[in-house]
Amino acid sequence: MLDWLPPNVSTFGGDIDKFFYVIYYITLVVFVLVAATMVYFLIKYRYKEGRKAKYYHGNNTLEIIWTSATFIAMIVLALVSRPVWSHIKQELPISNIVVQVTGKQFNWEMLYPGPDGIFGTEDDYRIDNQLHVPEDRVVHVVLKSEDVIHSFFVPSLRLKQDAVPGREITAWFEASEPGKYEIPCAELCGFGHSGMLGYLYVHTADDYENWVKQTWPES
Ligand SMILES: [Cu+2]
Repeated sequence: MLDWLPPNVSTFGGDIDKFFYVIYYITLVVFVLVAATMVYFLIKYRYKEGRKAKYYHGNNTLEIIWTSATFIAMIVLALVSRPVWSHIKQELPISNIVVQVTGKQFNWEMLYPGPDGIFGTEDDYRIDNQLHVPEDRVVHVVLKSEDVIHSFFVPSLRLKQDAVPGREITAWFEASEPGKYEIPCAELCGFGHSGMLGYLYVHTADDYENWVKQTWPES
C-alpha cells in the first residue's frame, strides 16, 4: 500500500483508509486501461496514405455493459461502506468531554464548558484554534458557524464535517496517539480561508490533567 496519507491517529481512521484505497485502486486500474487503449488506438490508427476515416455509430452492448458495471460498483461500495459511515456519522458513543467549535471567518473558536460541564456559565473557557483533548477518550465536537459554511477537517483523524450556519452538528472522535495535529478549514469560506488553521492537541492522561489544572486553577 502507498504511504502518502498523514499518519492515522483515530479509532475509525483505519476503516476510512481501507475504503479510500479500494476506491483508489479501482480508479487506478480504470485509468491505466483507458490511457493504454488511447495510446494503442493513437498508434494503430495513425495517418496512413490513402486510408479514409470511417463513420462509426457506437456500440449499444458496450455502452450498456460499462454503464451497468459502474452502477453496480457504486451500489456495492455504498452497501459495503454503510456500517462504517453509520458508525462515524450516525452513532454517537457516550462521552463527558464536549467542546463547542464555532467556525468564523477565519478562525476556529473552541469553547470548553469548564469543570461544571455546562456551557454558558462563568467557568467556560474560550480560545481560538486550540483543541485540547486526552488520548483514548471519546470526544464530542459540537460544530457551529457564525457566518458562512466551514468544514472542520482533521486529516490525522480522518474526520471531516461541515459547520453550517443555523445548525448544531455533533461529530465525535477518539484519538489514540498524543501529538499536535492540524485542523484546516476544508470549505472555501472567503479570502482568509487558506490561513484558517487550528490545532488539535492530543495529551496523555497526565498531561491533560495538567492542562485542566492550568486552565481552571481554582477548581
Ligand atoms: Cu474555509
